[in-house]
Amino acid sequence: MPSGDPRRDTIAAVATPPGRGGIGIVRLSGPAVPHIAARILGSLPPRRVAKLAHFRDARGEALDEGIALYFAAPHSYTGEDVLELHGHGGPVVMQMLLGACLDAGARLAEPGEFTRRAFLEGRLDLAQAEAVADLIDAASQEAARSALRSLSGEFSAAIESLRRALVELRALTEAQLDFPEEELDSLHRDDAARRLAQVRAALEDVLARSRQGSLLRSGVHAVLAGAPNVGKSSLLNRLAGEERAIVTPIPGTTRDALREPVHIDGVAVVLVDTAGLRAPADEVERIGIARTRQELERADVVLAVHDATAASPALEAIPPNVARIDVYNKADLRPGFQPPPGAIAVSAKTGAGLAELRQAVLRAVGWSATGESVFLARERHVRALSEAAGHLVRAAAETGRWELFAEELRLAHEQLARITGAFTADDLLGEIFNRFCIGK
Ligand SMILES: Nc1nc2c(ncn2[C@@H]2O[C@H](COP(=O)(O)OP(=O)(O)OP(=O)(O)O)[C@@H](O)[C@H]2O)c(=O)[nH]1
Ligand SMILES: [Mg+2]
Repeated sequence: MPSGDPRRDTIAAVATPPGRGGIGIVRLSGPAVPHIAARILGSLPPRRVAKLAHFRDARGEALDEGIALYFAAPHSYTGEDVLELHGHGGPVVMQMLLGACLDAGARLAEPGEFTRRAFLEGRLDLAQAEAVADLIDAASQEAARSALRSLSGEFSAAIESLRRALVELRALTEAQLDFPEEELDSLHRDDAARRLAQVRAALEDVLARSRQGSLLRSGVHAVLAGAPNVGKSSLLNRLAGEERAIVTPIPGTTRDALREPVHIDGVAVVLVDTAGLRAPADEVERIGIARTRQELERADVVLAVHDATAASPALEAIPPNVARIDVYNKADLRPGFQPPPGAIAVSAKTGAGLAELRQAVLRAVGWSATGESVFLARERHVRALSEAAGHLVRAAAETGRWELFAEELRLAHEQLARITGAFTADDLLGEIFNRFCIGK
């Protein structure tokens, strides 16, 4: 029965995706697992052994036959008693099986509740729990590999080592606070400055790797924009390797924004083709151009496409603050054409210049294939790291004024603690776990 403390309830959910499949899994976690197992299976299976069993409802009627797997607390995903019932993966069977678990005393799990329990039981820290969702949602192989690194604790270990360095420096500094200014050993001052510089460098390294990972996670939004007929749709087709967008010699062909996911060096990029920018000829085109403007507002990088054989309009619709690459298309029609400095000449027809364009897209959004492992960080991680870096900059300006120095270190330390969840408000936890699916 659900108890007063939501953490002590036993929760149940279908853990496999909805629909039909060879196998479907109902997962349970909580103290009532032995009791529920007795009701559904007749007895609690031995620990960590796949056991063939009949699954029965409250009246003892067989629902399905499958494998039962029992993980005893604390050696389970959540740290609690966990039971997995592997049945046949049809929606009706799964619902009946889930219903039997609820009848036997479990309650329906909330989104992310299994992983939330794993966090609360100390099985995972917050960054690792987030990596579970990121691994499941990974949109590219590179993203999946990085998520797995975070899940196995590589990112958390990097944060932990920064935290340890800060703690040492704080301890050193707190000791200084007891001495009057004039007695301060200048050796101590130099030592503090040197250590601070080391922590700052290490933090900058983690921050750079996290910024890269944050791109991997969210994907890059690359918008093709320009006057009508310059070849935006042709470029999208060429970059996608498929005839996705309609191409005609008639200016104003594309009316609606079209998205096409591609990968560049393992990075997920969403290419967006848009209606050509000009004074609209009719209502449909007016709406299309309004959509182009919306896409431009959201772009990580804009490919401003020009026709190498014609004079280019100014393209005022492109916001000045977004990364922009000027692309001169139809270079095949102008042999020997030299684009303006910084711009790229391409031909959607022959494919010339496209390799250079792909690399320019990655560069424009700050991706550098350093070969060093990146952290699949979330926006909130990058923000906390940047805040921490800011405090260390201010600390560096305060060496000698030890109270202020120590305070900046404390604030930096607090920011790092937010990442792994050692210092996290409840509403943030809610925000993070509610984005999970039920059953995770
Ligand atoms: N020779 C040559 N022709 C091209 C190239 N790229 C596009 N074209 C031609 O230019 C015309 C317009 O191409 P689109 O891709 O429809 O141009 P667009 O910018 O999408 O045009 P709108 O959708 O009207 O804004 C078509 O006839 C294409 O075949 C190129 O690289 N070389
Ligand atoms: Mg078009």
